[in-house]
Amino acid sequence: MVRMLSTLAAALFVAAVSALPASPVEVAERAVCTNSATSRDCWTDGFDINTNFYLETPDTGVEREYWLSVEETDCAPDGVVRKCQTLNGTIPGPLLTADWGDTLTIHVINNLSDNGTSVHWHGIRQLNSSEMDGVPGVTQCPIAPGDTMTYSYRLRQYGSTWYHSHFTFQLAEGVFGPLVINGPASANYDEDLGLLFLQDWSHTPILELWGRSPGNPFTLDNLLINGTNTFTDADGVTTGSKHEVVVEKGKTYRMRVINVAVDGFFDFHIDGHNFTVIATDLVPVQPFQVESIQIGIGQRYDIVFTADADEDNYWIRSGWNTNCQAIGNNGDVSGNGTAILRYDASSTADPTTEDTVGIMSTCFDEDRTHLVPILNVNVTNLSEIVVQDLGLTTAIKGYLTWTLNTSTLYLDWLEPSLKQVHDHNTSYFQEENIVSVGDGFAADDWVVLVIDTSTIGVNHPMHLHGHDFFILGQAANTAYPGPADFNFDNPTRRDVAVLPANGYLAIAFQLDNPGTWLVHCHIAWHTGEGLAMQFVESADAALTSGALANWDNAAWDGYGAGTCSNWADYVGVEVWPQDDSGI
Ligand SMILES: *[C@@H]1O[C@H](CO)[C@@H](O)[C@H](O)[C@H]1NC(C)=O
Ligand SMILES: *[C@@H]1O[C@H](CO)[C@@H](O)[C@H](O)[C@H]1NC(C)=O
Ligand SMILES: *[C@@H]1O[C@H](CO)[C@@H](O)[C@H](O)[C@H]1NC(C)=O
Ligand SMILES: *[C@@H]1O[C@H](CO)[C@@H](O)[C@H](O)[C@H]1NC(C)=O
Ligand SMILES: *[C@@H]1O[C@H](CO)[C@@H](O)[C@H](O)[C@H]1NC(C)=O
Ligand SMILES: *[C@@H]1O[C@H](CO)[C@@H](O)[C@H](O)[C@H]1NC(C)=O
Ligand SMILES: *[C@@H]1O[C@H](CO)[C@@H](O)[C@H](O)[C@H]1NC(C)=O
Ligand SMILES: *[C@@H]1O[C@H](CO)[C@@H](O)[C@H](O)[C@H]1NC(C)=O
Ligand SMILES: *[C@@H]1O[C@H](CO)[C@@H](O)[C@H](O)[C@H]1NC(C)=O
Ligand SMILES: *[C@@H]1O[C@H](CO)[C@@H](O)[C@H](O)[C@H]1NC(C)=O
Ligand SMILES: *[C@@H]1O[C@H](CO)[C@@H](O)[C@H](O)[C@H]1NC(C)=O
Ligand SMILES: [Cu+2]
Repeated sequence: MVRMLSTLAAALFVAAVSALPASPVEVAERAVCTNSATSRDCWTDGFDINTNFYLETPDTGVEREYWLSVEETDCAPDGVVRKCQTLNGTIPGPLLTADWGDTLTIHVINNLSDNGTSVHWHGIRQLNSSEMDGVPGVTQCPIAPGDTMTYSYRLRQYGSTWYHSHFTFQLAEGVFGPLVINGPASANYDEDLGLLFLQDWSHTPILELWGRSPGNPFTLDNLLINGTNTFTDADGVTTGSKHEVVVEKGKTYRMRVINVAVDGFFDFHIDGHNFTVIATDLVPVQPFQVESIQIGIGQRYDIVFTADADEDNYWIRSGWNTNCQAIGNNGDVSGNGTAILRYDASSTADPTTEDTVGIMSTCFDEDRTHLVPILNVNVTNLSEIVVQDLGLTTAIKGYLTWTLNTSTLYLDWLEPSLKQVHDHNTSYFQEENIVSVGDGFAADDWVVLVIDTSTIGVNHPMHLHGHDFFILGQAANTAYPGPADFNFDNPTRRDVAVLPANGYLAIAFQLDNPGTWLVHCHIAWHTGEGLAMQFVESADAALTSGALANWDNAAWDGYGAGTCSNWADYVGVEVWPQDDSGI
């Protein structure tokens, strides 16, 4: 289904759509709609793949409660031992799972000796619960060593995502894990294999590398799949083991592939098996078949494949795409990340299959004309276009920093922007990189963020908190040409999109979620180097009639748990002062 509009059509479209009402969505008429291997589009009574999940949420009345401990451990994902930071001692951390509509409550204890922490729930909309978004200096203070913070929020979306620390480089040390929200799907499958984590890996803690030379992106040592791989050292000694996925001939599987790298973009494929993509981030799409998919950091592609090849062993490949990011894994120590797909669980042989697909010769998000959301939503009523120019300089902090309109993000952990909103304090400081939007507009108005990197040849996976965004424009090697080429017609919707080298990215979101929302590049080095900004959305409306109106003074401070006061006490004895953007 091709949905690119000609310039002329787009111009007419802008004029025509501005009066359309909010799109009504039809729920399929079925006597009985029960989710099963042959009816994955169904969910529960009145809720299915066509339900407008931005407006409706199943009332399950269920609260799922979890406890997570952020800790220091030795780890050896590829056999090489180093110091890690983890959730409950494993990389990835424990699986958190719930149903669409449930309330998820997670108690996070900081069991680290000398670092703060916080946990962000990637892609979760946090409607009316901005304070649960888990970003130090934006929605909370860091959780001090020994302190606990409880996060609790309603799951209004479904699909595949992850949770991770948003405190400096902790994510890159292993503080992340899978979050699966059960719901309908746009294609049928027999079994769900869960998330498959693709990542790069350093044998030296990233925090230590950063401490040695802030602003310098170091070359990493290996690539992991689901937290494991083999490693062959300079003496030819191989340690570690590969992740294995066992399938049964004839069955169809769902796998939720995610890139959680520090620096790498990956081309993902399975020898001998094409697959069908059914979701991009937390948005179900019209199914389409591919041989390979390119995945930027933070992105997810839910795929469905059938075990219909000869009963054998096959390589699952996660190859570093050097067209996306040249610095990093240099290929000489680790090669490509691989795991093994086995039809026979008792086999121990390495696959002998060849890579007939290879790495794509370009870097780009999957073609937007393929990523067609099942739930059709048009972008209407643009109230504002926020344009930001990306720059790079060493003049601000003495080390390499990225700038948006000349300002790099550098947060004050004790002065979260949400607290400032709560206190009616709009004297934001420059390095918060805050753009206020929404005041004076209606909840069905829209804002566009354009980031222009036409003078810098680097690709950035950009993530917005608090919203699925709509990609209106995205092109490499092109300066932002203005809104005439925007596509408003059921645009690709997701929570991470690539800002292409020497080009621009234009994303829209609806002003329907008051709060403070971070926007940042998901390359860990770049996040530390301040490639980020914040939207303060609809502050006035929120304070007078919206969610913030109901908050008491304790709300932003861990709901009375005193997260900020405990952090303030800890600062007096802290070992490591802040030495990066803070996120
Ligand atoms: C857009 O704005 C118009 C005029 O202000 C309004 O009538 C309409 O309800 C708004 N919303 C949509 C979705 O068109
Ligand atoms: C979006 O706009 C297209 C026309 O450009 C129309 O066919 C479609 O029905 C609209 N979708 C909704 C949900 O209004
Ligand atoms: C994490 O570890 C704690 C003990 O430190 C345990 O109580 C909790 O159940 C674990 N959480 C999960 C999700 O497994
Ligand atoms: C903190 O971590 C230590 C070991 O790393 C463990 O023994 C202890 O149970 C943990 N405490 C909590 C509250 O999880
Ligand atoms: C966190 O702890 C690590 C050591 O584990 C240290 O390298 C780093 O600088 C610390 N960072 C902060 C901000 O506390
Ligand atoms: C990868 O590991 C996660 C977390 O341990 C697990 O939930 C998931 O099932 C694994 N994925 C696959 C495809 O084996
Ligand atoms: C996968 O798709 C490609 C392109 O359509 C095709 O050439 C190839 O034969 C397919 N492979 C399998 C195993 O079906
Ligand atoms: C990674 O895989 C690609 C595609 O098969 C191949 O061209 C490249 O040589 C591999 N890299 C290494 C270091 O093995
Ligand atoms: C950023 O700079 C651009 C180009 O100079 C300008 O058009 C835009 O208004 C600025 N954006 C903000 C949010 O200040
Ligand atoms: C308002 O915010 C600014 C910037 O963080 C801070 O310096 C100032 O103290 C705050 N004012 C009040 C009254 O809290
Ligand atoms: C969000 O909060 C506002 C104000 O309290 C309320 O009117 C609205 O219904 C809430 N939305 C949801 C989905 O709970
Ligand atoms: Cu970046």
